[in-house]
Amino acid sequence: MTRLKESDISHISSNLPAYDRELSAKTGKTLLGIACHACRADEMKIREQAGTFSIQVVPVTAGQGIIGDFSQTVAAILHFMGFKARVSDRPDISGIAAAFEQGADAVMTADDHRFVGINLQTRTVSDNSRATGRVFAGGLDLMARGIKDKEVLVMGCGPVGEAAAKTLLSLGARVGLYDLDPSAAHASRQRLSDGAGRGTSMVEENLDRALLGYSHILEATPAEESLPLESISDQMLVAAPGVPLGVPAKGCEILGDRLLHDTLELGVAAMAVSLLL
Ligand code: PYL
Repeated sequence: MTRLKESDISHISSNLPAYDRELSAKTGKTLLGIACHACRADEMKIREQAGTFSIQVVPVTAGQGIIGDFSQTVAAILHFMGFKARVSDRPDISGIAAAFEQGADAVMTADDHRFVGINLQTRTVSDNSRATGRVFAGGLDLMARGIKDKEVLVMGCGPVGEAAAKTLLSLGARVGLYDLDPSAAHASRQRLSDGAGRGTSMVEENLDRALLGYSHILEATPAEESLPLESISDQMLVAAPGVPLGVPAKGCEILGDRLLHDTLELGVAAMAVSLLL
């Protein structure tokens, strides 16, 4: 998992209204709407519940320590969606304890290994990697006006890519799995085929050849420019949860509204919605 830098997220809080408009233009839905679509939740009900649902965001100093603006940005995203959100006064265990003592409904907190939301009543745990894969798959479904029976190439078979593949299969897409390490793609395929009720995926071992055959891409790698410029076509739709963005600048220009990418917003939104389910 790539560790975010402050520069990856410092723009988010002040840009949320504009980003919401951008998402509506690309997918037909807002940040909350996409998260509800991905979580198969009723948007009106979620909006109503969010207003009385308090989430305490707790910074964690362990490991590589606090990322500047991370907790404040998470709280800003939650507040923008209508949740009662605040950053705890103290980090770590003191912040977790205070959340319970102050009767918070949930906490959101991240160390160097996991970023999770925990519903303190139901004990539901929402994991950022799974939520991010799921919500970007949902966003691609919306951009494609229905991904069912379409072929999607998932680039990067880590936790985010595999969660995206699982969601895409459940939406009826045909999924190709690519990873720099072919054994990782094969292992993902095996885990995905073990799950009941989902379609079959296939492993693509040669990226250049694979990119000739797919016009729907789910880019979930930690590499820059993982999607070669020459492979980007006028029909291509790209959902890119990978950080840093795997699409070269010229490719972003070509794709325009056919590219969905952010570093935190959609994943946090899906985590929050899933805490209410
Ligand atoms: C959650 C992000 C998404 C991509 N990489 C993940 C990451 O950067 N994880 C580390 C988060 C550390 C947060 C720090 C703090 O400020 O509380 N412990």
